[in-house]
Amino acid sequence: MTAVRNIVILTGAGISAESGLATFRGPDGLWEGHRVEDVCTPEAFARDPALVQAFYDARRAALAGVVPNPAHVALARLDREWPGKLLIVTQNVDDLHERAGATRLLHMHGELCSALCLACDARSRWAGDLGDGPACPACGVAGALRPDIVWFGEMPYGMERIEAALAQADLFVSIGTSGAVYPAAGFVQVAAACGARTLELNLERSAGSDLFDETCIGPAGVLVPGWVD
Ligand code: BJW
Repeated sequence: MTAVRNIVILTGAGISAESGLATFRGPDGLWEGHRVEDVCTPEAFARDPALVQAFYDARRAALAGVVPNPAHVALARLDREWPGKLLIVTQNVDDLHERAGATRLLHMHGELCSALCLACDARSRWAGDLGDGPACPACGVAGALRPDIVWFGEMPYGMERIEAALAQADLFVSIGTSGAVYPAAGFVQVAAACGARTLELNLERSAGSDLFDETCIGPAGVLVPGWVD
């Protein structure tokens, strides 16, 4: 077997569950009573922007009350110490990876603490309540800021960088994601086709478990520090 030098790690909502943030598709999933696929769309935002803004205000409030757990901390340590290439691709919009200290990090589905300008596409730090339509710091247009979240039908961030990292990976590790959402759900096949070994760490078997060389079942807060060490 070839020695591992280059690692790509994909994380999903399950890695933040033990910090107290809800996952999307579990029994206590987000959007109480709504399927995330029905509400996390640009069309839903156009239909009822106040409802969508209120949902993200509540998510930001929840984020303020939680801290990184041992899984985030272990990945940040690996990021600091790994001499080869490493990229943590997170589907999560929380900031727990960076609060734990990770830097080789890409938020492919956007960030709760960021705003996106519909007028000029600039991304800026979320500046609080958008109810009265503050101006975009880049172009000055008022009332054009929306949550910087990748909704269904929109192109995730960083695809070129992700594909380049997958092409060079010797090891692909998927942590706490159901494998229900593309393109992230297809990364395991891309990595395997490029010759990487593939490992899944999850609380339960996921839709794509059979695609991995190995699956370990358990909570991320236990499995991830065990794997990193
Ligand atoms: C634990 C744990 C513990 C719990 N320890 N584990 C038909 C076929 C194929 C594709 C499509 C199709 N129809 C439409 C599409 C495309 C669509 C899609 O995938 N739809 C599916 C419904 C089929 N995708 C898109 O539209 C994407 N864009 C796109 O495809 O652009 C075109 C393109 C073309 C070519 C190349 C590239 C792109 C955009 C997807 C945007 C997803 N956005 C969301 C919402 C963000 C809003 C918000 O945060 O409010 O992102 S959806 C939601 O799901 C969120 C998540 O990032 C994403 C993934 O969820 P995740 O993280 O897996 O969470 P869960 O809850 O599903 O799973 C949690 C897991 O954790 C479980 O497995 C638990 O077991 C585990 N767990 N506790 C370890 N303690």
